Amino acid sequence: MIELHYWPTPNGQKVRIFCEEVGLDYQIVPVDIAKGEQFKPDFLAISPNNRMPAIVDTAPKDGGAPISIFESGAILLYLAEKSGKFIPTDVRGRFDAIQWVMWQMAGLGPMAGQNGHFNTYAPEKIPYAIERYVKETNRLYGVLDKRLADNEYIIGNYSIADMACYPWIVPHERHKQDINEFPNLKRWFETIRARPAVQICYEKGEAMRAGHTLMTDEAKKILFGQTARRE
Ligand SMILES: N[C@@H](CCC(=O)N[C@@H](CS)C(=O)NCC(=O)O)C(=O)O
Repeated sequence: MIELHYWPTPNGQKVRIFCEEVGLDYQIVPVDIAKGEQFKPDFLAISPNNRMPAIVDTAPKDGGAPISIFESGAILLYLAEKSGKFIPTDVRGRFDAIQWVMWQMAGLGPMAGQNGHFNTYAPEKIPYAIERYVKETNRLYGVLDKRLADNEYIIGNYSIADMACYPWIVPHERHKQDINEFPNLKRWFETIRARPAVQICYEKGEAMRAGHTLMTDEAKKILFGQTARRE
């Protein structure tokens, strides 16, 4: 069984999409990050960076003790390898998937994340920061659009690369991007949005979020005031 320590944010959704697509036996363990649950000692023991998602595989392939993993890209790779699904087995296909997952983890995710921060949450509107991240998000959309011109999905077939990227395109309006400028990306986005597993994740995510106000002043203090030493 896979314990998925999760909250319905883009990084959380990536892993849940995988679990739903494969029909894995998984159990959600909520980590309400606005309440600071990511700092609970039990969670830090499996995710020392105090970020979700994280997983615990209680029945790893080697038959040994449970394995815990943090970082959504590493989790996708682990689950894909374990299930033999959504990652090619040949060296070229496999590294094609890996390089696009890395691209998402190091580029699209962090840049779109800062875009969201400076557009939506920053207490002051800093034009330089907003412009910098809106432009960089736009550039990255262009990279994906180009890739999707000749490929139905990012590496040809539907894979963990698509699952990593899709949740970061969902907030395109909030990130000040006009998806109509990117016809291949738009086609891909709509195809993935229509997948039953993806729809289930977003429906369940909405239901989980209902009644939780993510961005109270207290939540902002928890999420955006972190230093090496927790007050
Ligand atoms: N690179 C990490 C990023 C994870 C991440 O930033 N998670 C956010 C929510 S999307 C979080 O847990 N934030 C809690 C906090 O900032 O304390 C991954 O892809 O797993």
